[in-house]
Amino acid sequence: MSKAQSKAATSPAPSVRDMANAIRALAMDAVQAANSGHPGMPMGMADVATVLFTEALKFDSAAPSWANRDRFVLSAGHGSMLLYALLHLTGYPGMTIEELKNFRQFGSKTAGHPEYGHAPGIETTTGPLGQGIANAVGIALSERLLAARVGSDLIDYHTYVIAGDGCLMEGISQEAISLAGHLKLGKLIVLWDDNSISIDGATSLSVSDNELERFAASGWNTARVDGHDPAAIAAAIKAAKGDSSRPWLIACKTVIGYGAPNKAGKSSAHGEPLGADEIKATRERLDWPYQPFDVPDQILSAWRAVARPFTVSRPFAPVRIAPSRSASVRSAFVKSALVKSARDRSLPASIVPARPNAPWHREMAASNSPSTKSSADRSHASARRRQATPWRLRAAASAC
Ligand SMILES: Cc1ncc(C[n+]2csc(CCOP(=O)(O)OP(=O)(O)O)c2C)c(N)n1
Ligand SMILES: [Mg+2]
Repeated sequence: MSKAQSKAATSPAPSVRDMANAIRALAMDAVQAANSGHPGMPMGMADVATVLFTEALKFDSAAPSWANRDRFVLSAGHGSMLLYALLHLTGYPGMTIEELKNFRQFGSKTAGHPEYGHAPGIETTTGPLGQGIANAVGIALSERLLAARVGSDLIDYHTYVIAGDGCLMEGISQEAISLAGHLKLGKLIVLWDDNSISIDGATSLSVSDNELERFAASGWNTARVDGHDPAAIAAAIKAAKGDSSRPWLIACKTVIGYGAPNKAGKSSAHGEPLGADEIKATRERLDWPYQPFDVPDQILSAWRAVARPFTVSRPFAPVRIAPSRSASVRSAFVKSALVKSARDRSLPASIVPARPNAPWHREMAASNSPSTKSSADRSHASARRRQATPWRLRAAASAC
């Protein structure tokens, strides 16, 4: 029996560290196969991203365009393999292992930096440092505006950002941070990859800002956390979600290239393949005896379980609704969101409109039922139960 087989056979249920190591391995393998890319950031932020996706993010990979999903923006777009690994592991449509093997190849979904529209789950194009933070401020502002129009029972999402040192160095970040603080966009949470390393060496070569004080001066809440301590990361995110009075910066102290014995903590992990010898040594250091691009079934299953339909997988706290100012705006939103989801064949079974005679609903039910098990019959039953609130969506009446 090989080492990989015996480890797979004897391992208990996967830990956060096992799940994060899947990201690390996919990132270093993909960059190695492409002979270009940035392994260090995904390896450093793998623990933070794993906690975020497994414990906080409200999403359903089977319904990537669900209007009330939490948004995840990878501002540090050079670490694109972090996003692609997450989308693959959580089962987003089209993000196959082949796409990861084709990282950075012409025509693949896995461009060097994430491109909006290349694959479901890529919320916005990133790469120019700082731009993702600015886009995320816009996304968070959209949430507030839309919720005010259609009601916070339908729209009540958080926007999470992973940003690097370089994002915070860019001038655009200050304009965006200033606006977010001014508007008190409390559902915006930035996780800063505080690894003290950038492209050419230590960040101390070029910057000595106190970032926590800078954000605090712009009206943000701030926290510091060990970015390799899952419990601490989870607690910090939970605290941030529990206080929506201001936006949040969580400085996550990490080691770039975590797990690589000779390159961790160095700028040599930033933007080039680790190399065959270092990858072999990293596999040993991380106790990851599997072949390149091989994620054992047990770990892949644990990841796929994270992406269960949001209605059953998340302990949502019920939210009581401010009545919409305009019933017609609300109705139009519900209609367009549902029809879009139906056309994508991505409507979760749990979202059942309670107005079965509307033509758009018939279209939705007809095109959607095989993949989601939603049906006109269930919707009729739902309508009978909920006549007093005809536009209500069961699933959306709750929030994380
Ligand atoms: C506006 C802009 N300038 C320059 C670059 C080139 N660039 C890509 S990554 C990087 C360094 C980023 O450092 P950091 O955010 O600390 O990333 P880490 O080394 O920690 O992965 C630079 C300068 C860019 N992508 N965007
Ligand atoms: Mg850095």
